[in-house]
Amino acid sequence: GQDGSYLAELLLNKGYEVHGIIRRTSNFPTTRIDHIHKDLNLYYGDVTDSSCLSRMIRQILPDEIYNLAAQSHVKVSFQEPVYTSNSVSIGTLNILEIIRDIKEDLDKSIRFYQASSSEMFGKVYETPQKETTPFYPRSPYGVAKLYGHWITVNYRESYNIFGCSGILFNHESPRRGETFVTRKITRAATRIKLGLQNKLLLGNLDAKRDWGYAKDYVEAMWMMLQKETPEDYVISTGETHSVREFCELAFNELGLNYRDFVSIDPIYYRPSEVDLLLGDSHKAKTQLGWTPQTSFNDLIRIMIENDLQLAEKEKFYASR
Ligand code: G4F
Repeated sequence: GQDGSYLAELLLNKGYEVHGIIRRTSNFPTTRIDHIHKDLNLYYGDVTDSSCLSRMIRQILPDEIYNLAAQSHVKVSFQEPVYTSNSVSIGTLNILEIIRDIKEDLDKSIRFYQASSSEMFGKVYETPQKETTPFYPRSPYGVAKLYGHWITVNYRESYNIFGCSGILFNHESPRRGETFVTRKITRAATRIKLGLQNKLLLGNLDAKRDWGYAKDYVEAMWMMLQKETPEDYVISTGETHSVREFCELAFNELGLNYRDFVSIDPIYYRPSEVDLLLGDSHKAKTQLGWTPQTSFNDLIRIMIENDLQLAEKEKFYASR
């Protein structure tokens, strides 16, 4: 996924030997890593398949494991709750169990990063949200992430495993999947600009999110695993914006008014919504020295620039 590709680049730049798991699909799901493909060791696997996972991890004996595996789409989790729970919750447990066994059998410690999520704050108890804010998940995905979070804490406390959870707020980029709202907007706005599409259907425009740049966020994942003691950290920008605002800025960037093109389709509403997320990453700033480098406006610009090029290519091929 998006984060795996940025993290792989970061680790390769630091001189790591990088091993990654990809799921088998009927087409090639590797476009995000094609440019570094030759430098990676890739395996077909799945976190829900514990025997395959165990064989692989015992063979590699890595120093660090980053668990970014998930059915990560919140709306889809209402339609596929069991698969979401298996990949997000049991997948995490499967990895932790292998780390626990390897520690006992071979006296080898493996540092573990768990991709926790701001979705766990859900119907928020306080604003901004920080490490001590109580959780109130609002989707099968959020509930499953909560299990992954607490089982990581539990294995840290029970078996002295070096496990950290990064509670990451929304993070986007040109590599973001096209069904997440930011990328859906930048893809549509640029295609509309070039006459390839004439409208964009969205759900709740009033939802507010703390959106950062994925490339900045993978840096924080790595930093957590370099600390002397494992802890959990909120990673966020400290700014919140509505989906409507994102639309406005993205279309403005192209000289367009979103009101002329965006319509509401209730099909995109969720059975229960997370209305507002805003993170306080003071702990990450003071203890890890991590700060976000990319502003909201710059993030939108980066995504629009990338998607405009994609739309131009699309138009070129369509005209041949
Ligand atoms: O882009 P979204 O689908 O992201 P969401 O649900 O906040 O989840 C993302 O961030 C989490 C971190 O908090 C991750 F854990 C998770 O894996 C994922 O990466 O939706 C953002 C907001 C929602 O409130 C949604 O209702 O946008 C609203 N929205 C409005 N119209 C839409 C749409 N979302 C999508 N995907 N598609 C729409 O048409």
